[in-house]
Amino acid sequence: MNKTTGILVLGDQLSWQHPALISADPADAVVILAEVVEEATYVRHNRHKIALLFSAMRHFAVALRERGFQVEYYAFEEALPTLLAACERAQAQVGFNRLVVCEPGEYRLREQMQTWSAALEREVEILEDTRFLSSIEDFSQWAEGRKQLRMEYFYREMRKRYALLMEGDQPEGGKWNYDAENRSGWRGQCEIPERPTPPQDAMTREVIKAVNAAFPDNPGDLSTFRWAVTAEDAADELSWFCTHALPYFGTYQDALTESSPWLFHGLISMYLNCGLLEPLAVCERVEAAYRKGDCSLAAAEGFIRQVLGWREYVRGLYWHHMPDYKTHNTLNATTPLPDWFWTGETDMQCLSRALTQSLDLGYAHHIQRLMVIGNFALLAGLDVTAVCEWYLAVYVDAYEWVELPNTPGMALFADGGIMASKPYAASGKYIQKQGDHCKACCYDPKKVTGDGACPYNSLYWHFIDRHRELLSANPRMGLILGGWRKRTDDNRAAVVSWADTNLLRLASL
Ligand code: FAD
Ligand code: DLZ
Ligand code: SF4
Repeated sequence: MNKTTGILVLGDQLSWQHPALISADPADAVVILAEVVEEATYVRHNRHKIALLFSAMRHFAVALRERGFQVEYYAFEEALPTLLAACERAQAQVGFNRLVVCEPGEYRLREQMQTWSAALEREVEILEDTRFLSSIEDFSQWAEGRKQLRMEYFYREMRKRYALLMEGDQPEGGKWNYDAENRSGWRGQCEIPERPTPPQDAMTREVIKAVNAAFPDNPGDLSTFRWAVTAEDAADELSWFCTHALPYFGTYQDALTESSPWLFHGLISMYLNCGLLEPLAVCERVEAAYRKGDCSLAAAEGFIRQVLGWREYVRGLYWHHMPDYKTHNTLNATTPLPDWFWTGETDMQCLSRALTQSLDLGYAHHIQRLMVIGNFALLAGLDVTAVCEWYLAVYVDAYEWVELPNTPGMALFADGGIMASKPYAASGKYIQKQGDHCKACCYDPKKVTGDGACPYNSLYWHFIDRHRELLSANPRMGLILGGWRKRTDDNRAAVVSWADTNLLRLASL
Protein backbone atom coordinates (compact mmCIF):
# COMPACT_ATOMS: atom_id res chain seq x y z
CA MET A 1 0.00 0.00 0.00
CA ASN A 2 1.28 3.46 -0.89
CA LYS A 3 2.65 5.37 2.15
CA THR A 4 2.85 9.08 2.75
CA THR A 5 6.42 9.07 3.97
CA GLY A 6 9.52 7.13 3.08
CA ILE A 7 12.23 7.33 5.75
CA LEU A 8 15.76 6.36 4.75
CA VAL A 9 17.81 5.35 7.79
CA LEU A 10 21.55 5.22 7.09
CA GLY A 11 23.83 2.56 8.56
CA ASP A 12 25.27 5.07 11.03
CA GLN A 13 21.90 6.44 12.16
CA LEU A 14 20.46 3.42 13.99
CA SER A 15 18.74 5.32 16.75
CA TRP A 16 15.25 5.94 18.09
CA GLN A 17 16.40 9.56 18.32
CA HIS A 18 16.61 9.65 14.51
CA PRO A 19 14.77 12.91 13.79
CA ALA A 20 12.49 11.34 11.16
CA LEU A 21 11.57 8.38 13.39
CA ILE A 22 10.78 10.42 16.50
CA SER A 23 7.71 11.98 14.91
CA ALA A 24 6.80 9.23 12.42
CA ASP A 25 3.46 7.46 12.32
CA PRO A 26 4.33 3.76 11.86
CA ALA A 27 1.06 3.20 10.02
CA ASP A 28 1.89 5.77 7.40
CA ALA A 29 5.61 5.38 6.86
CA VAL A 30 7.94 2.95 5.19
CA VAL A 31 11.45 2.77 6.59
CA ILE A 32 14.23 1.93 4.14
CA LEU A 33 17.49 0.33 5.26
CA ALA A 34 19.92 -0.81 2.60
CA GLU A 35 23.33 -2.48 2.45
CA VAL A 36 24.62 -0.95 -0.78
CA VAL A 37 27.75 -1.32 -2.88
CA GLU A 38 28.83 2.32 -2.89
CA GLU A 39 28.74 2.77 0.89
CA ALA A 40 30.42 -0.56 1.51
CA THR A 41 33.25 0.05 -0.97
CA TYR A 42 34.11 3.77 -1.12
CA VAL A 43 37.19 2.82 0.90
CA ARG A 44 38.49 -0.63 1.78
CA HIS A 45 36.53 -0.64 5.06
CA ASN A 46 37.64 -2.95 7.81
CA ARG A 47 35.46 -6.07 7.83
CA HIS A 48 34.72 -5.33 11.51
CA LYS A 49 33.05 -2.07 10.48
CA ILE A 50 30.99 -3.64 7.70
CA ALA A 51 29.92 -6.57 9.89
CA LEU A 52 29.06 -4.27 12.82
CA LEU A 53 26.93 -2.00 10.61
CA PHE A 54 25.20 -4.74 8.63
CA SER A 55 24.35 -6.72 11.75
CA ALA A 56 23.25 -3.61 13.67
CA MET A 57 21.12 -2.51 10.68
CA ARG A 58 19.44 -5.93 10.54
CA HIS A 59 18.78 -5.88 14.29
CA PHE A 60 17.39 -2.35 14.04
CA ALA A 61 15.05 -3.47 11.23
CA VAL A 62 13.67 -6.18 13.53
CA ALA A 63 13.11 -3.62 16.29
CA LEU A 64 11.38 -1.23 13.86
CA ARG A 65 9.01 -3.99 12.72
CA GLU A 66 8.26 -4.80 16.37
CA ARG A 67 7.19 -1.17 16.79
CA GLY A 68 4.82 -1.50 13.86
CA PHE A 69 6.86 0.03 11.04
CA GLN A 70 6.89 -1.41 7.56
CA VAL A 71 10.57 -1.89 6.70
CA GLU A 72 12.07 -2.35 3.26
CA TYR A 73 15.43 -4.00 3.94
CA TYR A 74 17.84 -4.65 1.08
CA ALA A 75 20.72 -6.99 1.87
CA PHE A 76 24.15 -6.70 0.25
CA GLU A 77 23.47 -9.82 -1.86
CA GLU A 78 20.88 -7.79 -3.79
CA ALA A 79 23.77 -5.69 -5.15
CA LEU A 80 21.98 -2.35 -5.09
CA PRO A 81 24.60 0.15 -6.23
CA THR A 82 23.66 3.24 -4.19
CA LEU A 83 21.37 4.56 -1.49
CA LEU A 84 19.42 6.43 -4.15
CA ALA A 85 18.89 3.14 -5.99
CA ALA A 86 17.53 1.69 -2.72
CA CYS A 87 15.04 4.57 -2.43
CA GLU A 88 14.01 4.07 -6.04
CA ARG A 89 13.47 0.36 -5.39
CA ALA A 90 11.32 1.15 -2.31
CA GLN A 91 9.37 3.72 -4.27
CA ALA A 92 8.65 1.14 -6.97
CA GLN A 93 7.76 -1.61 -4.47
CA VAL A 94 5.82 0.32 -1.83
CA GLY A 95 5.45 3.88 -3.04
CA PHE A 96 5.72 7.06 -0.94
CA ASN A 97 4.88 10.69 -1.56
CA ARG A 98 7.88 12.26 0.14
CA LEU A 99 11.23 11.04 1.40
CA VAL A 100 12.63 12.13 4.75
CA VAL A 101 16.29 11.64 5.65
CA CYS A 102 18.55 12.80 8.45
CA GLU A 103 21.58 14.79 7.33
CA PRO A 104 24.45 12.37 6.72
CA GLY A 105 27.85 12.43 8.44
CA GLU A 106 29.81 12.85 5.25
CA TYR A 107 29.99 15.76 2.84
CA ARG A 108 30.18 13.36 -0.13
CA LEU A 109 26.75 11.93 0.66
CA ARG A 110 25.17 15.27 1.52
CA GLU A 111 26.14 16.53 -1.93
CA GLN A 112 24.54 13.47 -3.51
CA MET A 113 21.34 13.97 -1.50
CA GLN A 114 20.84 17.41 -3.06
CA THR A 115 20.14 15.62 -6.36
CA TRP A 116 17.70 13.02 -5.03
CA SER A 117 14.53 15.07 -5.24
CA ALA A 118 14.92 15.46 -9.00
CA ALA A 119 15.82 11.78 -9.44
CA LEU A 120 12.88 10.53 -7.35
CA GLU A 121 10.46 13.21 -8.50
CA ARG A 122 9.45 13.57 -4.88
CA GLU A 123 10.06 16.11 -2.14
CA VAL A 124 13.18 15.10 -0.18
CA GLU A 125 13.41 16.61 3.27
CA ILE A 126 16.84 16.57 4.95
CA LEU A 127 16.46 16.95 8.73
CA GLU A 128 19.12 18.17 11.14
CA ASP A 129 20.93 15.37 12.97
CA THR A 130 19.74 16.19 16.46
CA ARG A 131 21.74 13.32 17.96
CA PHE A 132 24.72 15.67 18.12
CA LEU A 133 24.89 18.05 21.06
CA SER A 134 26.08 20.99 19.00
CA SER A 135 24.41 21.61 15.66
CA ILE A 136 26.40 22.64 12.60
CA GLU A 137 24.76 26.07 12.97
CA ASP A 138 25.65 26.31 16.71
CA PHE A 139 29.28 25.59 15.95
CA SER A 140 29.44 28.16 13.16
CA GLN A 141 27.98 30.78 15.50
CA TRP A 142 30.56 29.90 18.15
CA ALA A 143 33.35 30.05 15.54
CA GLU A 144 32.21 33.37 14.09
CA GLY A 145 34.80 36.10 14.62
CA ARG A 146 37.25 33.88 16.56
CA LYS A 147 40.84 33.90 15.34
CA GLN A 148 41.51 30.45 16.73
CA LEU A 149 38.99 27.68 17.30
CA ARG A 150 40.41 26.04 20.40
CA MET A 151 38.59 23.00 21.73
CA GLU A 152 38.99 24.03 25.37
CA TYR A 153 36.77 27.13 25.02
CA PHE A 154 34.16 25.26 23.00
CA TYR A 155 34.14 22.55 25.68
CA ARG A 156 33.55 25.03 28.52
CA GLU A 157 30.53 26.40 26.68
CA MET A 158 29.20 22.86 26.24
CA ARG A 159 29.70 22.05 29.93
CA LYS A 160 27.62 25.09 30.87
CA ARG A 161 24.99 24.45 28.22
CA TYR A 162 24.38 20.85 29.30
CA ALA A 163 25.08 21.48 33.02
CA LEU A 164 27.52 18.59 33.13
CA LEU A 165 29.97 18.50 36.06
CA MET A 166 28.92 21.97 37.15
CA GLU A 167 28.36 23.58 40.55
CA GLY A 168 26.02 26.39 39.59
CA ASP A 169 27.87 28.34 36.95
CA GLN A 170 31.30 27.10 38.08
CA PRO A 171 33.04 23.86 37.06
CA GLU A 172 32.85 21.02 39.56
CA GLY A 173 35.94 21.09 41.79
CA GLY A 174 36.91 24.59 40.62
CA LYS A 175 38.81 23.58 37.46
CA TRP A 176 37.55 22.97 33.93
CA ASN A 177 40.24 20.51 32.96
CA TYR A 178 42.15 17.87 34.93
CA ASP A 179 44.37 16.75 32.05
CA ALA A 180 47.58 17.38 33.99
CA GLU A 181 46.62 14.42 36.24
CA ASN A 182 45.96 12.17 33.26
CA ARG A 183 49.31 11.39 31.70
CA SER A 184 50.84 8.34 33.36
CA GLY A 185 52.83 5.92 31.31
CA TRP A 186 52.22 2.19 31.67
CA ARG A 187 54.55 0.23 33.99
CA GLY A 188 52.14 -2.55 34.89
CA GLN A 189 50.82 -0.58 37.89
CA CYS A 190 47.59 -2.61 38.21
CA GLU A 191 45.57 -5.41 36.63
CA ILE A 192 43.97 -4.61 33.29
CA PRO A 193 40.48 -6.13 33.58
CA GLU A 194 39.48 -8.84 31.10
CA ARG A 195 36.73 -7.51 28.80
CA PRO A 196 33.68 -9.71 28.35
CA THR A 197 32.58 -10.18 24.74
CA PRO A 198 29.08 -8.97 23.85
CA PRO A 199 26.66 -11.77 22.88
CA GLN A 200 26.71 -12.97 19.28
CA ASP A 201 23.47 -14.35 17.83
CA ALA A 202 22.68 -16.26 14.62
CA MET A 203 22.03 -13.04 12.71
CA THR A 204 25.50 -11.70 13.53
CA ARG A 205 27.12 -15.04 12.71
CA GLU A 206 25.39 -15.04 9.33
CA VAL A 207 26.57 -11.47 8.63
CA ILE A 208 30.14 -12.39 9.57
CA LYS A 209 30.07 -15.27 7.09
CA ALA A 210 28.63 -13.06 4.34
CA VAL A 211 31.14 -10.26 4.98
CA ASN A 212 34.08 -12.67 4.90
CA ALA A 213 32.83 -14.00 1.56
CA ALA A 214 32.02 -10.63 -0.03
CA PHE A 215 35.10 -8.70 1.14
CA PRO A 216 38.02 -11.15 0.91
CA ASP A 217 40.64 -8.40 0.36
CA ASN A 218 39.59 -6.07 3.16
CA PRO A 219 41.45 -5.83 6.48
CA GLY A 220 39.87 -7.33 9.60
CA ASP A 221 39.98 -10.71 11.32
CA LEU A 222 36.34 -11.46 12.09
CA SER A 223 37.22 -14.38 14.34
CA THR A 224 37.88 -11.57 16.86
CA PHE A 225 34.53 -9.79 16.30
CA ARG A 226 33.55 -8.45 19.73
CA TRP A 227 31.13 -5.60 19.04
CA ALA A 228 27.61 -5.05 20.33
CA VAL A 229 25.02 -4.78 17.55
CA THR A 230 22.00 -3.55 19.54
CA ALA A 231 21.44 -0.50 21.72
CA GLU A 232 20.83 -2.79 24.74
CA ASP A 233 24.16 -4.60 24.35
CA ALA A 234 26.00 -1.33 23.67
CA ALA A 235 24.51 0.02 26.94
CA ASP A 236 25.89 -3.06 28.72
CA GLU A 237 29.32 -2.32 27.25
CA LEU A 238 29.09 1.23 28.64
CA SER A 239 28.03 -0.09 32.05
CA TRP A 240 30.95 -2.52 32.12
CA PHE A 241 33.29 0.34 31.28
CA CYS A 242 31.88 2.59 34.01
CA THR A 243 32.32 -0.10 36.66
CA HIS A 244 35.64 -1.65 35.67
CA ALA A 245 37.68 0.78 33.57
CA LEU A 246 36.46 4.35 34.12
CA PRO A 247 38.18 4.68 37.52
CA TYR A 248 41.53 4.19 35.73
CA PHE A 249 40.60 5.91 32.46
CA GLY A 250 42.10 9.31 33.21
CA THR A 251 45.33 8.08 34.74
CA TYR A 252 46.17 5.72 31.85
CA GLN A 253 44.47 7.56 29.01
CA ASP A 254 47.83 8.29 27.35
CA ALA A 255 49.47 4.95 28.18
CA LEU A 256 50.79 2.38 25.70
CA THR A 257 51.22 -1.31 26.41
CA GLU A 258 52.06 -4.70 24.95
CA SER A 259 49.56 -6.34 27.32
CA SER A 260 46.21 -5.11 25.99
CA PRO A 261 44.79 -3.42 22.90
CA TRP A 262 42.08 -1.78 25.02
CA LEU A 263 43.72 -0.77 28.31
CA PHE A 264 41.08 1.26 30.21
CA HIS A 265 39.43 2.89 27.19
CA GLY A 266 35.69 3.10 26.64
CA LEU A 267 35.36 1.20 23.33
CA ILE A 268 32.24 3.22 22.62
CA SER A 269 33.08 5.39 19.58
CA MET A 270 31.77 2.72 17.21
CA TYR A 271 28.38 2.78 19.03
CA LEU A 272 28.17 6.56 19.38
CA ASN A 273 29.00 6.95 15.70
CA CYS A 274 26.36 4.52 14.41
CA GLY A 275 23.55 5.49 16.80
CA LEU A 276 23.58 2.62 19.32
CA LEU A 277 24.63 5.02 22.10
CA GLU A 278 23.64 8.65 22.59
CA PRO A 279 26.36 11.14 23.62
CA LEU A 280 24.33 12.95 26.30
CA ALA A 281 23.25 9.71 27.94
CA VAL A 282 26.90 8.56 27.96
CA CYS A 283 28.06 11.79 29.64
CA GLU A 284 25.23 11.63 32.19
CA ARG A 285 26.05 8.01 32.98
CA VAL A 286 29.69 8.94 33.61
CA GLU A 287 28.73 11.95 35.73
CA ALA A 288 26.42 9.69 37.76
CA ALA A 289 29.34 7.28 38.36
CA TYR A 290 31.38 10.20 39.72
CA ARG A 291 28.52 11.49 41.91
CA LYS A 292 28.11 8.00 43.39
CA GLY A 293 31.82 7.98 44.24
CA ASP A 294 32.71 5.25 41.73
CA CYS A 295 35.45 7.29 40.05
CA SER A 296 37.49 10.43 40.60
CA LEU A 297 36.59 13.83 39.21
CA ALA A 298 39.71 13.69 37.00
CA ALA A 299 38.53 10.42 35.43
CA ALA A 300 34.95 11.63 34.86
CA GLU A 301 36.01 15.04 33.57
CA GLY A 302 38.67 13.49 31.31
CA PHE A 303 36.10 11.18 29.76
CA ILE A 304 33.29 13.73 29.44
CA ARG A 305 35.76 16.11 27.75
CA GLN A 306 36.34 13.51 25.03
CA VAL A 307 32.66 13.02 24.26
CA LEU A 308 31.17 16.45 24.98
CA GLY A 309 34.27 18.37 23.90
CA TRP A 310 36.44 16.67 21.32
CA ARG A 311 33.78 14.64 19.55
CA GLU A 312 31.39 17.57 19.07
CA TYR A 313 34.24 19.96 18.28
CA VAL A 314 35.72 17.82 15.47
CA ARG A 315 32.29 17.41 13.91
CA GLY A 316 31.72 21.18 14.03
CA LEU A 317 35.15 21.82 12.55
CA TYR A 318 34.51 19.35 9.74
CA TRP A 319 31.31 21.00 8.53
CA HIS A 320 32.66 24.50 9.16
CA HIS A 321 35.64 23.90 6.86
CA MET A 322 34.38 21.46 4.25
CA PRO A 323 34.97 21.02 1.36
CA ASP A 324 38.30 22.92 1.58
CA TYR A 325 39.46 20.99 4.63
CA LYS A 326 40.19 17.99 2.46
CA THR A 327 42.62 19.85 0.23
CA HIS A 328 45.12 21.10 2.84
CA ASN A 329 48.70 19.82 2.76
CA THR A 330 50.61 22.57 4.56
CA LEU A 331 53.76 20.51 5.11
CA ASN A 332 53.82 19.20 1.50
CA ALA A 333 53.78 15.61 2.71
CA THR A 334 53.86 13.37 -0.36
CA THR A 335 55.93 10.28 0.51
CA PRO A 336 53.95 7.21 -0.64
CA LEU A 337 52.29 5.22 2.13
CA PRO A 338 54.48 2.13 2.68
CA ASP A 339 52.78 -1.16 1.74
CA TRP A 340 53.42 -2.44 5.26
CA PHE A 341 50.78 -0.08 6.60
CA TRP A 342 48.39 -2.70 5.20
CA THR A 343 50.19 -5.67 6.80
CA GLY A 344 51.71 -4.30 10.01
CA GLU A 345 55.05 -5.87 9.09
CA THR A 346 57.66 -3.53 10.48
CA ASP A 347 60.38 -4.16 13.05
CA MET A 348 59.38 -1.04 15.00
CA GLN A 349 57.55 -2.73 17.85
CA CYS A 350 55.22 0.13 18.84
CA LEU A 351 54.19 0.71 15.25
CA SER A 352 53.83 -2.96 14.41
CA ARG A 353 51.54 -3.44 17.43
CA ALA A 354 49.41 -0.40 16.62
CA LEU A 355 49.11 -1.23 12.91
CA THR A 356 48.42 -4.92 13.44
CA GLN A 357 45.66 -4.37 15.98
CA SER A 358 44.14 -1.59 13.84
CA LEU A 359 44.01 -3.93 10.84
CA ASP A 360 42.95 -7.08 12.70
CA LEU A 361 40.60 -5.67 15.34
CA GLY A 362 39.53 -2.41 13.68
CA TYR A 363 40.52 -0.62 16.88
CA ALA A 364 43.42 1.34 18.31
CA HIS A 365 43.14 3.80 21.16
CA HIS A 366 43.81 7.50 20.78
CA ILE A 367 47.50 7.56 21.67
CA GLN A 368 48.24 4.71 19.28
CA ARG A 369 46.37 6.56 16.50
CA LEU A 370 47.97 9.93 17.32
CA MET A 371 51.42 9.37 18.79
CA VAL A 372 52.47 6.05 17.26
CA ILE A 373 50.91 5.79 13.79
CA GLY A 374 50.05 9.45 13.16
CA ASN A 375 53.34 10.65 14.60
CA PHE A 376 55.25 8.28 12.32
CA ALA A 377 53.25 9.48 9.28
CA LEU A 378 53.94 13.11 10.27
CA LEU A 379 57.67 12.62 10.81
CA ALA A 380 58.11 10.56 7.63
CA GLY A 381 56.06 13.06 5.59
CA LEU A 382 53.63 10.41 4.33
CA ASP A 383 51.14 11.47 1.69
CA VAL A 384 48.18 13.15 3.41
CA THR A 385 45.48 11.76 1.13
CA ALA A 386 46.80 8.21 1.37
CA VAL A 387 47.07 8.43 5.18
CA CYS A 388 43.51 9.75 5.41
CA GLU A 389 42.22 6.94 3.26
CA TRP A 390 44.04 4.44 5.46
CA TYR A 391 42.47 5.86 8.66
CA LEU A 392 39.02 5.97 7.08
CA ALA A 393 39.39 2.34 6.02
CA VAL A 394 40.85 0.57 9.01
CA TYR A 395 38.82 1.69 12.04
CA VAL A 396 35.47 0.32 13.08
CA ASP A 397 34.41 3.85 14.15
CA ALA A 398 35.68 5.74 11.08
CA TYR A 399 33.50 8.24 9.25
CA GLU A 400 34.87 11.23 7.44
CA TRP A 401 33.33 13.83 9.80
CA VAL A 402 35.48 12.50 12.65
CA GLU A 403 38.41 10.99 10.76
CA LEU A 404 39.26 14.11 8.76
CA PRO A 405 39.83 16.70 11.52
CA ASN A 406 41.72 14.08 13.51
CA THR A 407 44.04 12.88 10.74
CA PRO A 408 45.19 15.79 8.59
CA GLY A 409 44.21 18.19 11.38
CA MET A 410 45.39 16.76 14.67
CA ALA A 411 47.91 14.11 13.60
CA LEU A 412 49.50 15.50 10.40
CA PHE A 413 49.27 19.29 10.94
CA ALA A 414 48.23 19.41 7.27
CA ASP A 415 45.66 22.15 8.01
CA GLY A 416 48.46 24.46 9.20
CA GLY A 417 47.12 24.78 12.72
CA ILE A 418 43.34 25.12 12.39
CA MET A 419 42.92 22.17 14.76
CA ALA A 420 46.17 21.88 16.74
CA SER A 421 48.25 24.71 18.16
CA LYS A 422 51.45 22.83 17.28
CA PRO A 423 52.37 19.58 15.52
CA TYR A 424 52.01 16.44 17.65
CA ALA A 425 55.58 15.42 16.75
CA ALA A 426 57.55 13.30 19.21
CA SER A 427 60.68 11.18 19.32
CA GLY A 428 61.06 7.62 20.61
CA LYS A 429 61.63 9.08 24.08
CA TYR A 430 57.93 9.93 24.37
CA ILE A 431 56.85 6.44 23.32
CA GLN A 432 59.28 4.91 25.80
CA LYS A 433 57.96 7.14 28.59
CA GLN A 434 54.36 6.20 27.88
CA GLY A 435 54.71 2.43 27.88
CA ASP A 436 56.50 -0.86 27.54
CA HIS A 437 56.88 -1.36 23.77
CA CYS A 438 60.55 -0.33 23.68
CA LYS A 439 61.55 -3.22 25.97
CA ALA A 440 60.27 -5.63 23.32
CA CYS A 441 61.82 -3.75 20.38
CA CYS A 442 65.01 -4.36 18.42
CA TYR A 443 65.72 -0.61 18.49
CA ASP A 444 67.11 1.52 21.28
CA PRO A 445 64.95 4.58 22.07
CA LYS A 446 68.00 6.35 23.53
CA LYS A 447 70.03 6.12 20.31
CA VAL A 448 69.54 8.70 17.57
CA THR A 449 71.96 7.52 14.89
CA GLY A 450 73.79 4.31 14.04
CA ASP A 451 72.74 0.68 13.99
CA GLY A 452 69.93 -0.06 16.42
CA ALA A 453 68.89 3.60 16.79
CA CYS A 454 65.14 4.11 17.16
CA PRO A 455 63.92 5.47 13.76
CA TYR A 456 61.51 7.88 15.48
CA ASN A 457 64.50 9.81 16.89
CA SER A 458 66.31 10.81 13.71
CA LEU A 459 62.99 11.23 11.88
CA TYR A 460 61.90 13.64 14.60
CA TRP A 461 64.92 15.87 14.05
CA HIS A 462 64.62 15.51 10.28
CA PHE A 463 61.05 16.82 10.66
CA ILE A 464 62.19 19.76 12.82
CA ASP A 465 65.00 20.55 10.39
CA ARG A 466 62.98 20.42 7.18
CA HIS A 467 60.13 22.52 8.60
CA ARG A 468 62.26 24.89 10.69
CA GLU A 469 61.10 27.98 8.82
CA LEU A 470 57.41 27.28 9.16
CA LEU A 471 57.79 26.13 12.77
CA SER A 472 59.76 29.20 13.79
CA ALA A 473 56.55 31.23 13.50
CA ASN A 474 55.09 29.12 16.33
CA PRO A 475 56.11 30.31 19.82
CA ARG A 476 55.47 26.81 21.23
CA MET A 477 58.27 25.42 19.05
CA GLY A 478 60.90 28.00 20.08
CA LEU A 479 62.71 25.89 22.66
CA ILE A 480 63.05 22.86 20.44
CA LEU A 481 64.20 24.86 17.41
CA GLY A 482 66.68 26.75 19.61
CA GLY A 483 68.18 23.47 20.84
CA TRP A 484 68.47 22.15 17.29
CA ARG A 485 70.14 25.34 16.04
CA LYS A 486 72.68 25.25 18.89
CA ARG A 487 74.01 21.90 17.72
CA THR A 488 77.10 21.80 15.52
CA ASP A 489 76.64 21.66 11.75
CA ASP A 490 78.28 18.23 11.73
CA ASN A 491 75.90 16.86 14.34
CA ARG A 492 72.84 18.17 12.53
CA ALA A 493 74.10 16.79 9.20
CA ALA A 494 74.77 13.36 10.73
CA VAL A 495 71.27 13.14 12.22
CA VAL A 496 69.57 14.29 9.02
CA SER A 497 71.65 11.90 6.93
CA TRP A 498 70.77 8.98 9.23
CA ALA A 499 67.11 9.89 8.95
CA ASP A 500 67.43 9.92 5.16
CA THR A 501 68.92 6.43 5.32
CA ASN A 502 65.96 5.35 7.46
CA LEU A 503 63.46 6.86 5.06
CA LEU A 504 65.06 5.07 2.10
CA ARG A 505 65.09 1.78 4.00
CA LEU A 506 61.46 2.15 5.09
CA ALA A 507 60.38 2.94 1.53
CA SER A 508 62.10 -0.16 0.16
CA LEU A 509 60.52 -2.64 2.61
P1 FAD B 1 37.95 6.57 24.62
O1 FAD B 1 39.39 6.82 24.79
O2 FAD B 1 37.29 5.73 25.60
O3 FAD B 1 37.25 8.01 24.54
C1 FAD B 1 35.86 8.19 24.73
C2 FAD B 1 35.17 8.78 23.54
O4 FAD B 1 35.57 10.10 23.31
C3 FAD B 1 35.40 8.07 22.23
O5 FAD B 1 34.58 6.95 22.11
C4 FAD B 1 35.06 9.15 21.22
O6 FAD B 1 33.69 9.15 20.91
C5 FAD B 1 35.42 10.44 21.92
N1 FAD B 1 36.69 10.98 21.44
C6 FAD B 1 37.87 10.96 22.07
N2 FAD B 1 38.80 11.64 21.35
C7 FAD B 1 38.18 12.05 20.24
C8 FAD B 1 38.60 12.77 19.10
N3 FAD B 1 39.86 13.22 18.96
N4 FAD B 1 37.72 12.98 18.13
C9 FAD B 1 36.44 12.55 18.24
N5 FAD B 1 35.98 11.86 19.29
C10 FAD B 1 36.84 11.64 20.29
N6 FAD B 1 37.45 8.65 16.44
C11 FAD B 1 36.38 8.16 15.81
O7 FAD B 1 35.33 7.99 16.42
N7 FAD B 1 36.44 7.85 14.49
C12 FAD B 1 37.58 8.03 13.76
O8 FAD B 1 37.60 7.74 12.57
C13 FAD B 1 38.72 8.54 14.42
N8 FAD B 1 39.89 8.71 13.75
C14 FAD B 1 40.96 9.20 14.41
C15 FAD B 1 42.15 9.41 13.69
C16 FAD B 1 43.26 9.92 14.32
C17 FAD B 1 44.51 10.19 13.56
C18 FAD B 1 43.19 10.24 15.70
C19 FAD B 1 44.38 10.81 16.39
C20 FAD B 1 42.04 10.03 16.41
C21 FAD B 1 40.90 9.53 15.79
N9 FAD B 1 39.70 9.33 16.48
C22 FAD B 1 38.61 8.84 15.80
C23 FAD B 1 39.54 9.76 17.89
C24 FAD B 1 39.84 8.69 18.95
O9 FAD B 1 41.11 8.15 18.74
C25 FAD B 1 38.78 7.62 19.00
O10 FAD B 1 37.52 8.21 19.13
C26 FAD B 1 38.98 6.67 20.17
O11 FAD B 1 40.24 6.08 20.09
C27 FAD B 1 37.88 5.63 20.18
O12 FAD B 1 38.10 4.67 21.18
P2 FAD B 1 37.30 4.65 22.55
O13 FAD B 1 35.85 4.64 22.29
O14 FAD B 1 37.87 3.52 23.33
O15 FAD B 1 37.70 6.04 23.13
C1 DLZ C 1 30.02 2.70 6.40
C2 DLZ C 1 28.80 2.12 5.78
C3 DLZ C 1 28.87 0.89 5.14
C4 DLZ C 1 30.11 0.07 5.14
N1 DLZ C 1 27.81 0.38 4.52
C5 DLZ C 1 26.62 1.05 4.54
C6 DLZ C 1 25.49 0.55 3.86
O1 DLZ C 1 25.54 -0.45 3.17
N2 DLZ C 1 24.34 1.24 3.96
C7 DLZ C 1 24.23 2.40 4.65
O2 DLZ C 1 23.15 2.97 4.75
N3 DLZ C 1 25.32 2.90 5.27
C8 DLZ C 1 26.49 2.27 5.23
N4 DLZ C 1 27.60 2.80 5.82
C9 DLZ C 1 27.47 4.10 6.49
C10 DLZ C 1 27.48 5.24 5.45
O3 DLZ C 1 28.66 5.16 4.69
C11 DLZ C 1 27.35 6.56 6.18
O4 DLZ C 1 25.99 6.76 6.44
C12 DLZ C 1 27.85 7.72 5.39
O5 DLZ C 1 29.22 7.60 5.21
C13 DLZ C 1 27.55 9.04 6.08
O6 DLZ C 1 28.18 9.10 7.33
FE1 SF4 D 1 58.99 2.30 18.93
FE2 SF4 D 1 61.50 3.23 18.90
FE3 SF4 D 1 60.49 2.18 21.13
FE4 SF4 D 1 61.05 0.61 19.04
S1 SF4 D 1 62.49 1.80 20.26
S2 SF4 D 1 59.19 0.53 20.31
S3 SF4 D 1 60.54 1.94 17.34
S4 SF4 D 1 59.79 4.02 20.10
